[in-house]
Amino acid sequence: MKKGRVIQSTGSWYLVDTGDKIVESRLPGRFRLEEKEVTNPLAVGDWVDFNLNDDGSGNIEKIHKRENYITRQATHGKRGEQILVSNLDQACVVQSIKQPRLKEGFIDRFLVTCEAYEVNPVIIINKMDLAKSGGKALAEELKELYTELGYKCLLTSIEDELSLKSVRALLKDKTSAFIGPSGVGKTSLINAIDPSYNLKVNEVSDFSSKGKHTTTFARLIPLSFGGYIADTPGIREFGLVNIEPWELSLFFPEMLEPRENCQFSNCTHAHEPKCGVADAFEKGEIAASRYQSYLNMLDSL
Ligand SMILES: Nc1nc2c(ncn2[C@@H]2O[C@H](COP(=O)(O)OP(=O)(O)O)[C@@H](O)[C@H]2O)c(=O)[nH]1
Ligand SMILES: [Mg+2]
Ligand SMILES: [Zn+2]
Repeated sequence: MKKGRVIQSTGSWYLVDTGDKIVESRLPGRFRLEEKEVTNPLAVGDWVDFNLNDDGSGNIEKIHKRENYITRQATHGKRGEQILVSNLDQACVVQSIKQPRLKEGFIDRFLVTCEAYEVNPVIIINKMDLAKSGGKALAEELKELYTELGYKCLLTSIEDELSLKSVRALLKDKTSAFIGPSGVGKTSLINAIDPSYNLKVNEVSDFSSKGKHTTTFARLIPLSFGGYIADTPGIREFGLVNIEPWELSLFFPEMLEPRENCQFSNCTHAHEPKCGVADAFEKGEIAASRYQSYLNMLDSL
């Protein structure tokens, strides 16, 4: 029996990386019956044990327990959730300062999802070379805000070698995922930090141009300087699953202390009287963009 890591999946075949070589492997049908909550029984990032067949292919015998994972809503009318990547050291939300415009709401939703799934989040704001003075000021302001909240935040551009150096340092020897809408530069950043890859830029990976569904799963790309990076298909929105309205503020670090002062233990900090979170916001101790994101998310639960 050999051990390896699933780095790519087509849904029926899996590429398993043993460190020495990459083995095309099959998953016996019995695994499909076991997992019901997710649409994919075996995910990119999973560690597996497998037997080597005479023809050089693999037969997966065991899936090791996942340390963590991130999901998205299953696409194309399927019920349930699809695991995008598992066993992550960190998940990096990628936004561009413009083209497309940065959305604070996307970042905040991502951070809540990471807190809920116990994945380390990182924020990357890319295309800084396109930013005018207003954009630069906004990016600096956001960097300060998120750093104060305890999150790592990088401002990057594929044109700026110094910023690419900081991305390499971030990813070295870790398993990370780039997550964000299409067009923000996820694939370009991977190409820029590791030129041995020549991944296709401007590729819309969720749907083919012919309108036929060709869902591509995430894939893990081994980095030449150590570690793996997952380039995920463009994600427009995160769903917030299994979070009760009164719980939401537990995933906003700056609300943890203020919420102790609420009159009601199940306060949602939206309209209740004697609310510690609303008070903290009034005093300027909670950023307006964060409180707004909170209210938007509360609304969507
Ligand atoms: N000016 C500028 N353009 C970038 C940067 N990063 C990516 N792009 C461009 O943005 C477009 C989308 O990039 P791509 O990597 O495909 O985005 P993805 O969908 O997030 O993978 C391409 O035309 C890239 O050349 C950057 O830092 N600065
Ligand atoms: Mg891409
Ligand atoms: Zn409250």
